Amino acid sequence: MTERVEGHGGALALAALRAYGVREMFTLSGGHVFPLYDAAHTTGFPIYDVRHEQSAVFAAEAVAKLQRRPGLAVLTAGPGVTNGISGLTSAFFNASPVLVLGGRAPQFRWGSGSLQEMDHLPLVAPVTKHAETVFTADDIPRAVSAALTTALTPHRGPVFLDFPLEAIFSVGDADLPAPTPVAPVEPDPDEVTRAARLIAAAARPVIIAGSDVYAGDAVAALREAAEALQVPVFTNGMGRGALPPQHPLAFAKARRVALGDADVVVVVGTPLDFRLSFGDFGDAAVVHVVDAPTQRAGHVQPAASPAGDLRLILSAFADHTGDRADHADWIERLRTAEDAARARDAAEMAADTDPIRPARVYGELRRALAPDAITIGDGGDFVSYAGRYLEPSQPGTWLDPGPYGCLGTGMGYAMGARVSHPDRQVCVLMGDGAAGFSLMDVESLVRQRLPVVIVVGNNGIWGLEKHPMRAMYGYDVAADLQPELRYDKVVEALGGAGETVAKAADLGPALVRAFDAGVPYLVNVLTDPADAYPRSSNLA
Ligand SMILES: Cc1ncc(C[n+]2csc(CCOP(=O)(O)OP(=O)(O)O)c2C)c(N)n1
Ligand SMILES: [Mg+2]
Repeated sequence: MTERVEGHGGALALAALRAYGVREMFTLSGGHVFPLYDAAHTTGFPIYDVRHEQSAVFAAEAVAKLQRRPGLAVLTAGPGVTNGISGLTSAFFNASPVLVLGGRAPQFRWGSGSLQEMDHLPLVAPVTKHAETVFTADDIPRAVSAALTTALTPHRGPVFLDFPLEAIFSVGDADLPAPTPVAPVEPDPDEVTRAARLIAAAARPVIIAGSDVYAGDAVAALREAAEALQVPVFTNGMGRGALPPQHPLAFAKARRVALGDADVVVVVGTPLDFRLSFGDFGDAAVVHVVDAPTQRAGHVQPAASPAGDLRLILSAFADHTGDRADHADWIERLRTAEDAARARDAAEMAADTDPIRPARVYGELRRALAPDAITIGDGGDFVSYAGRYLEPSQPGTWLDPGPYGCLGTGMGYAMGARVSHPDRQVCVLMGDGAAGFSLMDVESLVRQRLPVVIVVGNNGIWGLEKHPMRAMYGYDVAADLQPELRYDKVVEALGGAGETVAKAADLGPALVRAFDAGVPYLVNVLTDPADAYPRSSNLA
């Protein structure tokens, strides 16, 4: 069934976007994209605007990650698009279905030197699943629909379209294609059986579940598989919270024992990258479960690597009827390690030191955060601590930058999270260095009545770089920031509120005030610059 649509290029684009469930745009103004604004404005389609294009793309990515639907950023020609490239690249690394629509200088006088005349495609092609210039208004609905289908098809990812000025400003008409449902990709049943046999027969298996498990709506299937085969589960990225922390098979802190002693490591929905020792777990056999054949690792040879719809693969694991080893002793051993680490963490999180240690900040936050709160990490060491001490109890509540590791996601992710979940707590955990990238967008949050809480771990340094540089060279450069800077005053000046906290005992009441404020509120916590996050490798 197709519907006929007509109007200017912006209206034609919006009709296709709506059909795919896109519900808002994030943008920063530029004349090249006015028709998209006109279409939105005249039909009541929400527009959220920002102070730097990267925040628009990060906001769109947060919507995509949290709601598992396309997120939309509209960027003006030239610098608008180039400012969005770190956001696009993050979405590419994170497999987030983000659509960026760019303005573009007019085609009819291409080469004459129009304002911002540049070909964006060679820049964005390497970090998108699809990038295309749409030359006529009539072609826009087709191009938008095709791009969104591509973005939503596993392995998901960002797509880019730009519209020359005359294409988006001129009037056209076209058939509006009905959204193409994404058909689940059937995995090879033999490969699935081989993987299931390996896991079931293992003496000490471990599952690590990552972002694609949440993105692929496979959380319930993961739980069924883990329970049926009795395998301990660790998580990363958007996989965090897939099993509630109190589940007998949910583990977070015994990772070193688990990965050191496992005989089969099952990695589901996340690449075998630096976060997972590049897939090298000593003598353990690796089962790598991926949502598309393109995601199979090229640098290691897993014992099995089923590719396809993660729900289908995990449900098949759950239904496996062959022989299985008993894993009770293994689970108990990990539980003992987990409990011991938990007790150590609890002591750290109660630390009553002066200056405040980051661990204490998270001890207080654990009391202040509701189970469905969205937490966002943007920073270095301060965020590593967040990963260690905060335990999301629901999937789809934890936003980290992912393997691209781009500082500056903070206010963009916060905007996308607030728009996605108007009634939940949204809390950004920020390094003071990271704050410099996006804090101006507090103005956007204030103006558009999007309250969030920002907790800055203010150690006065680029901690994750300063400590390793000192360790390597005995000195450091380019690693200092102004100590005790009043980031709360910056937020106040932008129309929000905040306070500085220097004593551990004052943290709890400050967080209560922050979550009650109803405006963007920054808790500027002066933390100990001597505190370095312990890592096995000092380079990040
Ligand atoms: C855009 C970008 N620039 C630089 C880096 C390198 N980098 C990673 S962590 C870090 C330090 C972050 O400092 P801060 O946000 O203050 O957190 P802290 O480590 O001090 O807790 C830097 C500079 C990066 N990841 N992304
Ligand atoms: Mg810092």
